[in-house]
Amino acid sequence: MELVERIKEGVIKGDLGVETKVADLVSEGLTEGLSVGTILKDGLIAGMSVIGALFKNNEIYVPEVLIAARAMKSGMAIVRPLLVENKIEPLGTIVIGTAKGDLHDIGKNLVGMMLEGAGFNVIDAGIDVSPEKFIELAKENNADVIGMSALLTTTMPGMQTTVEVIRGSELADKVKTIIGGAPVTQRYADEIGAGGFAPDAASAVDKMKELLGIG
Ligand code: B12
Repeated sequence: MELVERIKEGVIKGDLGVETKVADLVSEGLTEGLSVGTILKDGLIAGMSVIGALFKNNEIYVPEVLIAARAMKSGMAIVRPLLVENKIEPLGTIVIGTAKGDLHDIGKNLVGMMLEGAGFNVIDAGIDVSPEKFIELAKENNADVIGMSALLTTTMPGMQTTVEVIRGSELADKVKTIIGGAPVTQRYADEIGAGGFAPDAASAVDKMKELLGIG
């Protein structure tokens, strides 16, 4: 199997069942002259995209995604410093966090990992994030999208406040919003004027691409 295929397989299997770790394979690839772009696109991102599809179809579950994401991240850590010098731009930047008052972060982390695996620059704002904090981080990082997660019905209104504050700020034309979490629906997203909603981490990648007009 070609080296780049082995990187992809390593991500899918989460380093399990492959004799070499993804990080080692990535280093080997770079030494052998594989381009950073190839390693990223045909190795790491290709692997995570297979994982995303399997997860969406309920063929694998949260633990497998976390294991794959860990493998992807180990490879990403080697590739990331090389992206700038190779002029590889991320697909876009998202600030993602859990709404104010809400401490649930398993789903938010999964979405973040899947987006990173798809080639986005992901700024993790953490949990219990106020509208002001979301906006501050979006400005600081020149973000294209703010992603909000809520698992409690009581913290969902914080997402509405964030959407409203963005609308009334200079970010209105630049920053889009995407929301999710178990109690959140497309209908709620429409109601509060959020740019998008996705029911799971793999759909979040599709939605992000749609929001940013990426084919
Ligand atoms: C684990 C858990 C906890 C853990 C959280 C640990 C952690 N680090 O996250 C702990 C124990 C801390 C916890 C605490 C509480 N919890 Co709790 N918790 C859960 C539980 C069992 C699972 C949530 C989870 O992680 N699911 C797995 C992930 C993968 O799924 P997910 O979050 O839905 O994410 C997916 C999608 O929604 C989507 N998504 C998620 N975020 C985003 C964001 C974007 C931008 C997009 C596009 C998509 C997206 O993609 C994800 C991946 O596919 C749920 C029950 C349930 N079945 O949902 C209750 C639940 C959410 N908790 C509940 C409650 C009440 C509480 C507490 C108030 C309990 C208490 N009395 O103390 C506290 C609140 C603490 C707080 N202030 O936040 C209730 C909420 C009821 C409600 N409707 O408001 C639930 C529904 C349980 C229940 N049936 O009563 N909880």
